[in-house]
Amino acid sequence: VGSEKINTDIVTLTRFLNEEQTKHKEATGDFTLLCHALQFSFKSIAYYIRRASLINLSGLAGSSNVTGDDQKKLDVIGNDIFIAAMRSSGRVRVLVSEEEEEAIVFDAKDARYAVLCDPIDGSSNLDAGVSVGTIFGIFKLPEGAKGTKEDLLKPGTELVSAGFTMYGASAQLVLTMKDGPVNGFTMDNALGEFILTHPDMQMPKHRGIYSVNEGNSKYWDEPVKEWVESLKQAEKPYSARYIGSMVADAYRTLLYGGIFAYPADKKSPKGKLRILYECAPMAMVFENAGGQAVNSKMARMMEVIPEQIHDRSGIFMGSYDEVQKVIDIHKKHG
Ligand code: AHM
Ligand code: MG
Repeated sequence: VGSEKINTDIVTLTRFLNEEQTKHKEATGDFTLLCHALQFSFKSIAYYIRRASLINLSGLAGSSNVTGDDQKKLDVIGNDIFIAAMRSSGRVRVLVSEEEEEAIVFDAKDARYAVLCDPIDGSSNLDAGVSVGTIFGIFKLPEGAKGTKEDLLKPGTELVSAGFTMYGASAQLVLTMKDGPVNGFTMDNALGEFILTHPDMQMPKHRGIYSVNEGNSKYWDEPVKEWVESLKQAEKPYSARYIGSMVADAYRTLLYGGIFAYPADKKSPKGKLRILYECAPMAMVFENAGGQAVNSKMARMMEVIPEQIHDRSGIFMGSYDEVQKVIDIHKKHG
């Protein structure tokens, strides 16, 4: 390999965050510190997932979380890692985790951020070694906020940052800020650093791939049935791709285009995925990458306000034109 081919000026996440901070004159550095803590939790979770089969971390922990899912040992570890990282950052006032019934208020009175997270999403896939991920969203709180429910029951439009890390063949971090571009980083295990590999991700405007659990089709509403049927009967029928890990399905959809859906249906009238730490952060990433995200009422996902911290919603997110097709079919049904 000629040395001229080696990039000796790589942008690590740390460098990226420092450069972002200097662009914002009013920045205090608190957000940067919070991101460092986030980054550490992603690295640790990635490490334990890679080693799970070797150190007896497969299988159930023998408990279930608030939303009734059986917890895997790694769900518990991922949650503990995340909480410890957020607490020790000193910058987080309140944390909502899928694995915790109540929001956790930290004893950091001056901290101005609320963090929403699903520490290990798609954990039913864990023992098979299939990709899972961490999803996160961040709200900035007003001065003196006590971390009450009112600080959390806000729409995605209030997020200052959101993203996810997919633990796959490599760990991939996708990060966006309010109205900002979407940037993708790849974990270099040897360096122990996330490297900016996908700057300013823009998703394809359309692509013939749909991602939905069709096993639920019996419970779907008419417009959803009609929509999926229209994709299958298209002149060039769509391909079906469904991993069953939202983060992995979302990452593929961001890169290749297409649509991911988990509609509300007769079995789950409010949908399955949670607004604060699954739907809203993903919607922010997809919109900032040029796509769309709506709920089952075809309202903009970013504007949906949860009534409870663990509230669920139906979701359709993906390439602009692919989501528009869903909206148009729903409109026709009135
Ligand atoms: P989890 O948070 O309990 O892991 O559930 C969320 C996951 C998503 O990652 C995925 O898109 C969906 O549930 C799959 O659900 P289903 O098995 O019903 O298709
Ligand atoms: Mg989840």
